[in-house]
Amino acid sequence: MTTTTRLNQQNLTNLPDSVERPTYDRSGLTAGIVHIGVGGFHRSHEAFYTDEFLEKSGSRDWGICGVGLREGDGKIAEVLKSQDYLYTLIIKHPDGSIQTRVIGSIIDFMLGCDDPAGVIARMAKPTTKIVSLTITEGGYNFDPATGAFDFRNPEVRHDLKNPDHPKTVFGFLTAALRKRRDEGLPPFTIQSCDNIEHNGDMTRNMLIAFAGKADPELGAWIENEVSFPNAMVDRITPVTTPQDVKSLEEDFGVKDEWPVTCEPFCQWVIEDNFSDGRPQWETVGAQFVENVTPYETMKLRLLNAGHSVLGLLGSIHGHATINDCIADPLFETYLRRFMEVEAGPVLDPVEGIDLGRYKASLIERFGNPAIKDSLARICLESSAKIPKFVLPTIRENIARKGSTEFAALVLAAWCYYSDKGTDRNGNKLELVDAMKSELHQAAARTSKDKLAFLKFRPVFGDLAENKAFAAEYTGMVEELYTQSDIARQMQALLFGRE
Ligand code: CS2
Repeated sequence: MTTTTRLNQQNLTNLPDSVERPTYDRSGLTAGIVHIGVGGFHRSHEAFYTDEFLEKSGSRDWGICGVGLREGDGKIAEVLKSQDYLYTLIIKHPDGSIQTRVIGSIIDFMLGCDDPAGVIARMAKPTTKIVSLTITEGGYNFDPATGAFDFRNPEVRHDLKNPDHPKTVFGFLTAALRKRRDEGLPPFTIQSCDNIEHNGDMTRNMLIAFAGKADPELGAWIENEVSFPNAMVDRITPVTTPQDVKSLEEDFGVKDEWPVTCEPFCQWVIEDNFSDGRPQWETVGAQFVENVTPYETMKLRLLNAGHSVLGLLGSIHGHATINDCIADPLFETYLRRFMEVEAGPVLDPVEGIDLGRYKASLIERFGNPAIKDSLARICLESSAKIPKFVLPTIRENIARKGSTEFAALVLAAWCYYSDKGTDRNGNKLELVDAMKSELHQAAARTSKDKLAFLKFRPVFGDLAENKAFAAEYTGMVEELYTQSDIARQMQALLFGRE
């Protein structure tokens, strides 16, 4: 029987040999990075790269202080604290082998909702050089119809009135930057790690809008002084399951309350635009480039869009995971065709990347049977994802008279999902989305007006006004609502009607 070791700093040396662990001295590290949004993705990606960097370089300056802004972050705060901020990354290879590494780069954690002044002070400390963010695609607070900062958000209104007790990320960044400016310190770099095209520019535009309203002079200072590098981030990171926790304990002897699982693949392409220094992440596999846009677009429109294609179609068909979809030849072929016929043709070439090979590698990564990435995770917050992942491909194909039908069926499936909330076998599908009720209401009008869902402007803009696309979509919704058989419709698109 394997003996079990509770994960913490003191026990690091007692872990079984099969578990890799940090050998650098964590005790005197300085948190040069404050990171807001310590979910699975941050822990499998930036914290992973930073851990490798600390291991390799011996640097003392680039530890990470995690920050959660909401009450809901209390659990991760507690778990990390009880484990001296250590956690295990469980890397699952397609052949079934598993690599485990304890990550040591996070050295502290603070809760903004409990101690706003403390978090602001931490961000304003001269040793903080970078504030990085994973606040999800939906966290940027822009009005989807206009792209402008949404001042109607009650939390934003709260932050404008209470600059010292903010709730939103924009309130915290503004308060900390004000403090630095007033103290004559250089600003930190703000580094977005979310799946949004031009994520740095987006963060910049939103923050300048907010800060400029709160204090126009400060807004101008931020505009002139702060760097917001754009980046493409990539590593598939499913939700940790109780089984993952159990297997780590049983098979590796590590008792970790909240490990993270991920695939072996990992990519980070960053614009080298940091105002106050940065870790040399390029020594551990990150890539620094002048212009990240082609990489971002490729990833969002092939990988993330590919996930959404499988997620929405697969959910109403009754599949549970991305690898279940890839194991089903109909879904695999459909994804390949979507990439070949619709997403691929509207992408610019990417220097140093063979797009054919990139697409093939996605099928392989999605097919990794060990990952079991749930379609429920993929379908979370689709209203923030589809406009970034899928709609640009549709719009560009409309403009150049290209094919749109593979993507149109995905929108029809999303309508069905939002309306019925069940798969074809009647099993419940949860709609988890900030726009849940609006999506449901729009979709529920489909029986009266086949275009009702597509007319929902906050998500689709004016897409329903394009006659040809509207007709294509209407035909698909009609058939889906009468037959509830998405597989048959996918088959028809791929091979024609029999
Ligand atoms: C996924 C992403 O949320 C989603 O819909 O497509 O989380 C994806 O797994 C990551 O971006 C991979 O890098």
